[in-house]
Amino acid sequence: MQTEQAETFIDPSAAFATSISPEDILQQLARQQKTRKKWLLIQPKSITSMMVDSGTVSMPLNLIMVATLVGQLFEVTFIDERLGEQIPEDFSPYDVVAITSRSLNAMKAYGIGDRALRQGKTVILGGVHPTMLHEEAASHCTSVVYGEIESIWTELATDILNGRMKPLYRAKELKPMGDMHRPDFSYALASKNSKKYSSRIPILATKGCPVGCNFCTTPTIYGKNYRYRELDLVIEEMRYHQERLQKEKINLSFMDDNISFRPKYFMTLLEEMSKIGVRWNANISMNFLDKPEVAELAGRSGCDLLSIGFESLNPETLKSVHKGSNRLDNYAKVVDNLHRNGIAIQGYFMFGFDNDTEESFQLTYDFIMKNRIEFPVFSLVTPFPGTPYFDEMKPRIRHFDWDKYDTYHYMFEPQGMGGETLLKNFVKLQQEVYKGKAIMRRMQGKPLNWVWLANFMMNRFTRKLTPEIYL
Ligand code: B12
Ligand code: SF4
Repeated sequence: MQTEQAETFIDPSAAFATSISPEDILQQLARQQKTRKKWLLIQPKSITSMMVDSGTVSMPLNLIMVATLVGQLFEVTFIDERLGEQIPEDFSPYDVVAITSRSLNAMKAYGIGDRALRQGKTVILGGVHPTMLHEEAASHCTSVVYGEIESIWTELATDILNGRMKPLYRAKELKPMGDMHRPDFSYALASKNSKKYSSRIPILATKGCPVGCNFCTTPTIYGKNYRYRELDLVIEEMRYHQERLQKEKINLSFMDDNISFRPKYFMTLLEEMSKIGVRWNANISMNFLDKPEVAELAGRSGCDLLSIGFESLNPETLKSVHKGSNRLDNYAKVVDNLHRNGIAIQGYFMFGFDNDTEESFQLTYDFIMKNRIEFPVFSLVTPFPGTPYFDEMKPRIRHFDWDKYDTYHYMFEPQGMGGETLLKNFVKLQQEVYKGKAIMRRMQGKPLNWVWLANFMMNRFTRKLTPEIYL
């Protein structure tokens, strides 16, 4: 049966035939409604016992970007459970409950979704995990959003306004980043617990990474696509934060998958940043950090920390994960270049690959100590759903309990050693690297800042580790 409301449906895509923008048509449609629909946006906390979801946490740029769009047409309530905020049992004040999820908090997100569905709400799930497993996620919500919200927003918002939802929203093509709105941080900062957020402001200059490591979800979601925002938009956003906080030396944290993939763009961005006096850190791949001029410019532009996925010191392993950007003979040179320019290194190392042996742990220890890596981070290889690695390893994976997909759980038995040996050495390595003496060897003479503090926290944390924690 056609309802009266159905006759007034508006299709903003028709705007392309007129001079009115789809956004204006959406605004008109929203104004025609008696009341503004109320959205509850939720960042769930996982149950991981590791430090990724407790203490100081980073501002969730993904949900903030969702709130920025939603807030233009609807009322928004923003809950970040990691700050200690309660997710309500009763969703009656809201029309739409929208939840972001990665694998490690997927079960939590699904539980919230189920509860909201039982209360008759429109439930939307988005984020990496629902994107990768949208058929699984569909049974816990009304609609799944595949990938970024910006590229599908006009269709999604229209359907919300018209009250007719589809099970899956997936954009046919990705929007240019320049069309995306500047994230509105007020939604996150309104929380009375917002002091628990890291003072580093998340920012995005590029999206995607065509390197194609087989354990990473980015190539699956964005393919070979690499997009970037116009430089003046990125710099303008930095200036906006400088004005908002009334200081020049703000701390920015790039959320980009691989910020240096287009060297020319990256170098120009750094040149521009060096003129405005900010500090920054980022995830970066090693591909051209072996060039001393890149590290010099990074230091000059205010970089104080770079997070680098060294992953492994075994060339066979690097080959097996298609990490073509990592060349073992460049590792020490890259570290040296960065250190010469006052840039500390958060080095990521993974264990549990088929080629790993007991010797791999010793090699990694020697590399970290010799090169004085400031902040080594260790994880266990985790095949994430949606990646080629997951498909390859599926028959060997011990469990599909998403709560344990936090990169700190034992996923499969590597061919080169038994699980017991893997976990025993994994614990030992962390304890050795974060022993008081080892911290001094790695950190002596370095600036007294939060990296020291992180080391002392890791010292306390690693002392309590046992192999059983990782099962
Ligand atoms: C930057 C980053 C981090 C940062 C910051 C995380 C943060 N607080 O946001 C740090 C370093 C802290 C981090 C930590 C971890 N990370 Co991380 N991280 C990333 C990275 C590179 C970018 C994420 C990002 O912010 N992108 C920018 C935002 C704007 O884009 P977005 O997240 O895609 O969000 C858009 C869409 O997804 C969608 N969307 C998202 N949520 C919702 C919700 C709704 C309702 C809707 C409609 C749409 C929607 O719209 C958003 C806006 O465009 C991703 C790779 C990736 N591309 O996803 C890995 C990634 C998310 N990380 C990953 C992992 C494994 C981790 C850790 C477990 C690693 C570890 N062992 O410490 C921890 C877990 C932390 C946690 N509590 O979640 C995995 C997750 C895989 C999975 N299936 O869960 C990814 C995908 C990398 C990979 N291996 O493939 N990470
Ligand atoms: S270089 Fe990093 S972002 Fe790119 S595919 Fe590999 S792991 Fe993913």
